[in-house]
Amino acid sequence: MKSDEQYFDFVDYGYSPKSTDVVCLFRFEPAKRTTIKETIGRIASESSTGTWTTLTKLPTRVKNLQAVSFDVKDNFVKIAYPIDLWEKENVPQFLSGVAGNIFGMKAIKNLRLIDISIPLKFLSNFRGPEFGITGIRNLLKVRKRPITGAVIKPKIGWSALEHSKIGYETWIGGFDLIKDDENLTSTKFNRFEDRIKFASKMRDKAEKETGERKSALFNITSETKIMEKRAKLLHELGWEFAMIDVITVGMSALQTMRDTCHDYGLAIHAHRAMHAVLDRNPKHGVSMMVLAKIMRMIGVDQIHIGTIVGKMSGSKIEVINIKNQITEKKIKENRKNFLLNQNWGSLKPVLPIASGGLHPGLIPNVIETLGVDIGILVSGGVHGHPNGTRSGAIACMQSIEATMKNIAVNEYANSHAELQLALKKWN
Ligand code: CAP
Ligand code: MG
Repeated sequence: MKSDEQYFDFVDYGYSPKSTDVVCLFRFEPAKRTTIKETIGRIASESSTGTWTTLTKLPTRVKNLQAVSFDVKDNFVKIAYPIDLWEKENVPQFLSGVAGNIFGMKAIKNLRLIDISIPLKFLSNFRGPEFGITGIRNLLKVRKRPITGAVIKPKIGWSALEHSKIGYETWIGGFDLIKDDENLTSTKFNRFEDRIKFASKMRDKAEKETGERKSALFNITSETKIMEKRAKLLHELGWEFAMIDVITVGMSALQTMRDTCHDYGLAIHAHRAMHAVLDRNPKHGVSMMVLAKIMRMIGVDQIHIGTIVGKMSGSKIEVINIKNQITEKKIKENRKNFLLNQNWGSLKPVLPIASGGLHPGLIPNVIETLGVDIGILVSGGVHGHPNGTRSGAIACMQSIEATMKNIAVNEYANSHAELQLALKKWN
């Protein structure tokens, strides 16, 4: 037997996947002197039962647990994984398989996990989002327009009191949510406990003055036990959300926090800081859509998906695919758009969050492309308004109003001074 032939065992062009199989779509580039058949066999082998050499005397069970590369076209391959490979409710194990060692093998120059079709049998081990889009709209009493939020800027540096005062201005300007930045947790100049206490007072005042529901996305990201304490504190002060940097905390911590937040009645805002380390290179790594699917499965209630028009990378097709995956009940296979079949069963939809470099002039574009069932975060584009935070929030709300009324923002600005100033600065 030649050294690579053992991998051929993991290739079966005639295989048709079972409804319980996990099916992955990969894009691959073999290294020099590696054939396509060896490459796709290696991917299936290393991500399931194989190793780099032949072994003797294996029980039939092992054969039955093998992944199968069954459909290859150009540089794309579909691989089916039997359900029994996977431990129920264990996301780290799942990723150690489908997104593990295979990405580091010398025989494969580049490898991209584009999509995973997760069978209902595996999905049913997970609770999915607790609130979902409807639940969040109910929490905030916002029915029709996009939900609005602003990260307090600069990202880090304000004291807890200063932070909450800027929050108050944001709320009074008409926003539903204020949000911590991804790298703000608890520092000596802005302790988490102080921040949420000061903000509670400001929230009560803003709610009284506006008659609207006001809330916040406070970043509880930390070691898991500390996150649990912070979630409890949020609950005790009557907050509705906990924000988690879902990639940096890791899947295991997030799974724990999904349940903790459920116990405290908190919706989870998923910030995706560090996702680009995994998904930015289009030839290698794991797509953001796969990460977002995992997040829906675990059960976050809202997650950043990109804006297309703002400052962060993410093409139109990528952002729309992510949006559809986290909001729809069923996705139909479409190879041209890099999609496999996905049935989400009873898992609720996640609220897509558009954020990054937005300002009132870009809001119409975001709504036209992504619809109204989204959260829009505008931060620099609020606090950087020439007349300050409150005017910045007002300008964004005016931009949303104009868009919902089908009026061009430039026209609306003629009778709305805050919007006019914002457009002058940023357009
Ligand atoms: C946005 C933001 C968010 C990014 C994250 C920032 O601020 O707070 O973290 O949107 O990117 O730090 O850049 P601005 P994504 O509104 O001032 O840009 O949403 O793509 O995950
Ligand atoms: Mg940020």
